[in-house]
Amino acid sequence: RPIGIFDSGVGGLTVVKQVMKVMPHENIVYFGDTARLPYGSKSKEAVTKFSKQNVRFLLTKEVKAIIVACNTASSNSLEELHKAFDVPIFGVVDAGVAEALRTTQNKKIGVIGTAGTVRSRAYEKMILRQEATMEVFSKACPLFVPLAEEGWTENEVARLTAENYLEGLLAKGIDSLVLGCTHYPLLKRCIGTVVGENVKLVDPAKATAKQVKLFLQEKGITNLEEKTGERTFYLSDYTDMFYSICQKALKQGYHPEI
Ligand code: DGN
Repeated sequence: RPIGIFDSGVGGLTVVKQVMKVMPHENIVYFGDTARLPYGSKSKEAVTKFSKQNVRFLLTKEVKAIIVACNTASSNSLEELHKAFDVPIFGVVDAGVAEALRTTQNKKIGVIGTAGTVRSRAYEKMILRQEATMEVFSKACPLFVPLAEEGWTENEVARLTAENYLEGLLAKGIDSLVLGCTHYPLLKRCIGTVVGENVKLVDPAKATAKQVKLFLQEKGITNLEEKTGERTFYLSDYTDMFYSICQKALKQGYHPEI
């Protein structure tokens, strides 16, 4: 049985990338809710309603576990999803927090994400619950999403946008920065240049993929077949950018079913 992964659109492909890397033999069913994106600017209620529908869709594909490959939905809706469904569901925030705590040395962590993620304060609350002496500085960077979707990830506009968004966080002296939106790893090089090498970038997707792998192993439900897993992509509406982001994130094009 496959692993189900959903996102508001195409950002979750950066999570698919990490899952493919860590668990190459697992089958994956991806759902991108392109008809209703962005989730980043929507209310908790709307994001939770959409997320439940996305889980129901993935359950029709008989998935054995689900990854919420969207920080906005993970931050706002994960608890509700756990209450509503029996299937194991993983968000990206838990693993991202654990990775940030491992990474920081000066206990000053920056978090960037959509308006919805920052408003939920999910990262901040979870970091402080685990380690009260941490300082967390958050900043919503909504323009990074259309830049990533347009493929403007390394040009002057991307650099200036990153400088504008990040200068306040840098002034706080952070030494780690959580990429708290699944689109942001697409801008990793640009963000990395702007923050400089003294600030380590934390991609929650990597830690999430490892967490899910461990879970499947512990439950004894990993795919034992030796061949590369099958990947199926569903979108709720057609979008051109699926192909370009697929190429960029996964180094190959896939044909989505609409
Ligand atoms: N990629 C989604 C996230 O991680 O929050 C947000 C994208 C969007 O809906 N704006």
